[in-house]
Amino acid sequence: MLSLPKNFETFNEARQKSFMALYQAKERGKKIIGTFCSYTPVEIIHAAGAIPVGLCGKSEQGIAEAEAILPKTICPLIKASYGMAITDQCPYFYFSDGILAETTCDGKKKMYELMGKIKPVHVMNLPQSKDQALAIDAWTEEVKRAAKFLEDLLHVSITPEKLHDAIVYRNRLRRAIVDLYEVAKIKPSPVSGYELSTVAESADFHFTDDDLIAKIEKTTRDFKARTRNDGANRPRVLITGCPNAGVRDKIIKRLEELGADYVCADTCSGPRVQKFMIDENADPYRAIAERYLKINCSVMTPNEARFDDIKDLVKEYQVDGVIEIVLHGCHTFAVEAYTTMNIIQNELSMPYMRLDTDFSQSDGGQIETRLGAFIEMMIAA
Ligand code: BJ8
Repeated sequence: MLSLPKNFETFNEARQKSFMALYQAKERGKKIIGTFCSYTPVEIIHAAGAIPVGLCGKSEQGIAEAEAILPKTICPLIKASYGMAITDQCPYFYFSDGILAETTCDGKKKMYELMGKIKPVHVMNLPQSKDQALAIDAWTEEVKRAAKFLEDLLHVSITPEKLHDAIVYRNRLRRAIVDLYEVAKIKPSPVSGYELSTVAESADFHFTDDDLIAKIEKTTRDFKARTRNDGANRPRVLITGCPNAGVRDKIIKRLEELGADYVCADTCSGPRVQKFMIDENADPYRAIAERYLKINCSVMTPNEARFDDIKDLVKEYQVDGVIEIVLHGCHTFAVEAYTTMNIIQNELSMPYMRLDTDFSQSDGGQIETRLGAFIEMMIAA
């Protein structure tokens, strides 16, 4: 018999609804596997008959509780993710049967050690460099080892047929999401980037919806059919850097309210990660490993291909300026920001602004002032 968290009655209506939806899915026998990173090969989770759910913390909730255990100086995404887990506030974590994680940045991989005391956590050893000798061999073995973890945990067998079906499904889903993002290539974009990215990112949570792909395709058609009269003079912005889900309202929403269009993200929330497909005709484990190792994240060294991605996206989405978001405590993106700045300002001669921030609202006024000045700079450029 499943139980709800002890503090369930104190949750607001929306949160209670999320808990109940997942409760019912679990009652029907669904298994849930939590994930925290774009490197997680979700195909093996589908092939194990389970549902992958992204668990990254996206608000201040849980941070105070996490800071009683984790260092205050660690990145807010890690603190929020751990805080939501230990306070039972996240239905997705609460009902997860296990967690599939990776050795990305130091803070995350050490946090997983503590999380492993609450739930079964399997940490995949992600190579630090995709160019290193045998990186692809090692990562293929890690994908197989993770599949074994899921088989043992869920008492299932991951057959080649199930794996193939999962690869085909996720490729279709990715294509649908990339097509959705590409609506913003139209100039002026017929839809606000905030609205578009909200739809794209919510796909992660509509996991029990069999019609998800068809719904995304319909939304893409609807967005393309829209017309907009106010977009002609609005500068078009690419956002890069750390995952931005926890600062979307403070930065992205405000940016658009102040007069610019957010058209593209070179982050894990954007086409940069979704565009890589899995070869459906190759050995499935090797093909999965190859696809995920193409992701250009700052936890890799070197990570030169990320800057090629940014240059391509700037061109494809006809961008007028780049904003880099660096979360406090994220050393890898903070160091790479120097290179991004040089490329955008010196090579592309385009306005660039770096915003160092966290999930609190305390710097909202300061950020708003800087966004306003940046918009003026883009208009004048
Ligand atoms: S593939 S971006 S989701 S690692 S947690 S690195 S912000 S200090 S999230 Fe990430 Fe995977 Fe890369 Fe994407 Fe920095 Fe914070 Fe670490 Fe972070």
